[in-house]
Amino acid sequence: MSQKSKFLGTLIVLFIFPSCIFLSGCIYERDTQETYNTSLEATEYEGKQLTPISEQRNNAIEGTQYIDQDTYELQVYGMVNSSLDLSYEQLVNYPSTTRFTRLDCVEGWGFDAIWTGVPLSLIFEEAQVSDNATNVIFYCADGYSTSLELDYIVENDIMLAYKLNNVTLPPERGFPVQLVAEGKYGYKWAKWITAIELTDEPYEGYWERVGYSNNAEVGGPAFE
Ligand SMILES: Nc1nc2c(c(=O)[nH]1)N[C@H]1C(S)=C(S)[C@@H](COP(=O)(O)O)O[C@H]1N2
Ligand SMILES: [Mo]
Repeated sequence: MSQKSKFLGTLIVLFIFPSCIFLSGCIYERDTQETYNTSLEATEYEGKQLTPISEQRNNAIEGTQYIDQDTYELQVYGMVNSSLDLSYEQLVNYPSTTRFTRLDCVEGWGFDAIWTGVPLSLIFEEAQVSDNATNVIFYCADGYSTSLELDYIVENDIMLAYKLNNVTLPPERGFPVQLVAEGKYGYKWAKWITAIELTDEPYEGYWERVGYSNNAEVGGPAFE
């Protein structure tokens, strides 16, 4: 073995190899971080079995977003009389609702869970949404966006959830809030929401822009 290849070998064994393990260790640790207490997690609700959070799949265009609870703000603006900047504390202090709902991703997988959160209609009342508003756009920390019709949200009492199976949403599941878009495909269930805009025009979000149905009704066509 030449001096040069001995040197390279030593370099790999002593430095590059351990640092790869070290770096992957960090990444591994961050992705599997236990951010919720599994012993507090609900396993059934009104006789229905729930999918444990550890068995629920995640889907996100840019991976997990880590949002600081202390500096988080949810903006509500657009066709409203009074724009809002809600802190995490304000959000969890609204009267809450809890519901069993299934999330169905358009790719064919899904899971059953109970969700606890604030009904959007309460936030809309406070913001005094204009009578002319028809659509609601959700903007997220990862650049993702999607929209829903205002009537659908009001008629189905759609909530912004901050708890899943009775525990605070872990970062990978959308902390601080995930939209529980009952009856709509998973791509309407926006996570890490930072802003909500009221408008009088239809809006195409991240997946809708590439052809996924803007109606997104579960059981209906995936593409339009
Ligand atoms: N911000 C954000 N929200 C998102 C997504 C995303 O990429 N970014 N993916 C959507 C898709 S395609 C699905 S199926 C659901 C998955 O939700 P889950 O992670 O709670 O399983 O999140 C939706 N919400
Ligand atoms: Mo999805």
